[in-house]
Amino acid sequence: MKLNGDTIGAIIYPAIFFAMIIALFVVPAFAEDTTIDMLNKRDDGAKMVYSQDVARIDVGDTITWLPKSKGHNVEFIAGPDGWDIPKKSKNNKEVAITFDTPGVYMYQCTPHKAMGMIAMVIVGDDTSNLDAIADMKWRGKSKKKMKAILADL
Ligand SMILES: [Cu+2]
Repeated sequence: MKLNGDTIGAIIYPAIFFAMIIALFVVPAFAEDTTIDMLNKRDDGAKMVYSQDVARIDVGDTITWLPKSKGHNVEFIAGPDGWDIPKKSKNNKEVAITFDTPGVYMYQCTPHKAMGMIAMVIVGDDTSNLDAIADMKWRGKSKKKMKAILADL
């Protein structure tokens, strides 16, 4: 068979089209997005909190933090070995982080850490560094909050 431009187009364009359709369905199945709100008050009455105390996600997932109330940020303070802690986010700014390393992560709101505004991320069900995180120095209300988080796991 002799391939002219039309024949090649008739093969290539449908192939590209189907590849794009497949990509639309396949990609979201592997990487999911979670959103966490930064709040002055949560539905359960807790003040100066993130909407989730513990977020369980898969490796490769992205969490986006939304500044639903003013005056908060996201500052990571612990994670698994080999993970570079990102710079703390600016107050009142949305921030997104993708987690490619399994393990337990802790973050806090810089202005409200003493008020217990801390939260945990568990990636890929890997809790091998949980003891190291539990043994960190937790101050003020964060100490109590950390105890509650660990008791709920
Ligand atoms: Cu805060």
